[in-house]
Amino acid sequence: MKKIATLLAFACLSLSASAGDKPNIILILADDLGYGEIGCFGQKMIQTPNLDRMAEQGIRLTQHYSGSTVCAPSRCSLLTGFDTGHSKIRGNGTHSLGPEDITFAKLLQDAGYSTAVIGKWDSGEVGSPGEPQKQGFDYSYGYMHQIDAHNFYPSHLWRNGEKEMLNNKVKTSHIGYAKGKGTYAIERNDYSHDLFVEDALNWISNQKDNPFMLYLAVTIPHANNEYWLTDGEHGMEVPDLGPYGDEDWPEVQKAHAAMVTRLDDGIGQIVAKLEELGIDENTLIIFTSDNGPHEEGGNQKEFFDTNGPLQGMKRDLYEGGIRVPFVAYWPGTIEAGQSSEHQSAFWDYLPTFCDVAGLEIPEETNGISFLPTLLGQKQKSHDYLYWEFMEREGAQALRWGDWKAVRNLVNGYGFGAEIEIYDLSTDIGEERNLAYDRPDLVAQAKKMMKEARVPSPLFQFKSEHFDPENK
Ligand SMILES: [Ca+2]
Ligand SMILES: [Ca+2]
Repeated sequence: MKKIATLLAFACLSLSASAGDKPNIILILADDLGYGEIGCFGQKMIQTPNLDRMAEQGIRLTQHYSGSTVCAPSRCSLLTGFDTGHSKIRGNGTHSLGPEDITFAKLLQDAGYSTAVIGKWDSGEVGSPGEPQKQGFDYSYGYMHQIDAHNFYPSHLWRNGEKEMLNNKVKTSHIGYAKGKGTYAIERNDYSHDLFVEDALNWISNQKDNPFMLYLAVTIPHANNEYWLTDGEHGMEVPDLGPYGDEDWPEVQKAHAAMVTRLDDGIGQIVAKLEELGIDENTLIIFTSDNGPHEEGGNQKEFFDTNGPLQGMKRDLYEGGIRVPFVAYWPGTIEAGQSSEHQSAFWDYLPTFCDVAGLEIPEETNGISFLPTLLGQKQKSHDYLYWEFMEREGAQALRWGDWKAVRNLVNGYGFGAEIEIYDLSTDIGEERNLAYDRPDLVAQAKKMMKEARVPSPLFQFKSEHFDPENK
């Protein structure tokens, strides 16, 4: 790691001349938005003109991966720079970052940045060591727990650890996996996404003295299953159907499309605000998603082909669950109209943001800064990318070069479960398992999967307690 840090420190020196001193950073994270869900990644039916323009004037990374295939572990990887073989939070639930965790927000705050998280936090509740104020954020506004974030018309949100009531009336759902906790509205006035965009615009306008970092973790296009399962026709909650009201589509799909277009519109407002303030050329904006598309709330992923050419969706470790769209926009610094196949993942954000701010990158990280790729410079590659996921049957996955390995059924069969091998250069849809023809690759993947993880005190595969291969 030391060598990487030195190389990157050198890259920083050459960067500082071109990128200015401590540029602002805005990271916009969508929730359950698939690889094929926005125009610049092949979507034909849902309109995303602002993101498409940002891609035309910026760069797309076409082999960018989320930290995990569900919310909480993905966000932990994002904030702390570790893959799910090393991260603290490897699954959903009520888990919290701790005082020992280093987030990119802590590093940027120490370096003089103003820092904010607006939207869905999902990394520790109010009063826990994981709350935003204890993890490097000066300012926070939004949902603290992921289950609360299912409801787009919640009874309240949290501002800097204080509960703030909204003008909605809610009921608790008594069915579904979030029963007893998840809510849905019976009177709807305040749409949380609109509040987040408004709050982001205000917060940005007030940043006059310091460089700033805004982590805008929106909840579009996640579903509200609680609403769908109780009162609602579907769970894709949105105030109006935007340009899709007259389409001959199922209501749920009209609403889904309207959510994504509304998100795109908010992003357009943020870009316009930066231009109005005259800071657009000193601000890096990155847009991505926390995991693959869903089929929740009555939504069908095939209707809009939200996973594009990929296999699977949310909760899979096939590409559809973890490969996500990525657009970076930084006028005057990122050259227009680029696309890169550099293989990057959520654990790269911490080093990347250090790199952008000219800070030393911590030695303890699985990440590699992808700033050189954004700037058209020579980029260091990962030896491999690794994921593990304990829910359902339990799975592990590896990406190295053109190869992809997936090991399903780990909860039942342990680390001896069969490994599938795909050549993504000719089979991006992971349809032809090459494991029987390439035992050499299976053996290689097996070895790497073993070295790519350390056991977690909080998250174990069901097999971990008895599997001899784990010793
Ligand atoms: Ca998600
Ligand atoms: Ca597809």
